Amino acid sequence: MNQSRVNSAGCVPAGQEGSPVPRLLVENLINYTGEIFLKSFCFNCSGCGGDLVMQSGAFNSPNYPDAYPPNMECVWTLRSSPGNRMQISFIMFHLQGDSDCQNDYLEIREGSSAGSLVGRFCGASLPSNYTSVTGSTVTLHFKSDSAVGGRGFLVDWTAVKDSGPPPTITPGKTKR
Ligand SMILES: [Ca+2]
Repeated sequence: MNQSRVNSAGCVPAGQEGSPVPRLLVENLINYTGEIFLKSFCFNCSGCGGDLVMQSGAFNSPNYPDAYPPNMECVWTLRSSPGNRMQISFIMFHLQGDSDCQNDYLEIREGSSAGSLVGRFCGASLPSNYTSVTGSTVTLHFKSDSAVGGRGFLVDWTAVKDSGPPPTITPGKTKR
């Protein structure tokens, strides 16, 4: 990482090259829908945004699990290979909440940071899991204003094979 670009909050201004990739502290194997993925977990990452080209991983808001700093802007771009879709899960989510998420928010977009907006989230409710519709790249954009913070968020993602529409689950029936 290029230290000269990193400010006191351990962050790099969004959109610049050299954004730090979160440190990978723990790696283990998990069984996920019958396939083995190398799953990387990231804890206490101080990074603010980055271009994450991996099949799976996790990232968190700056300073997590402590409160995120004010006046942050971080953009994470999650990229996988063509033919995959990105599946995003929220493990923890706590931002300042207001009705329009004007103060602090996390936005999800399909594709690059100029892609179509999936949703803007704030407050203490865990956003629903999301699977990309149009491709193998998803961008998450976090912004905090000058006052009132929260504990931040922890996001986990996995690339899944694009095999057509998602499976439907019929309640009360178990597929064997
Ligand atoms: Ca705020």
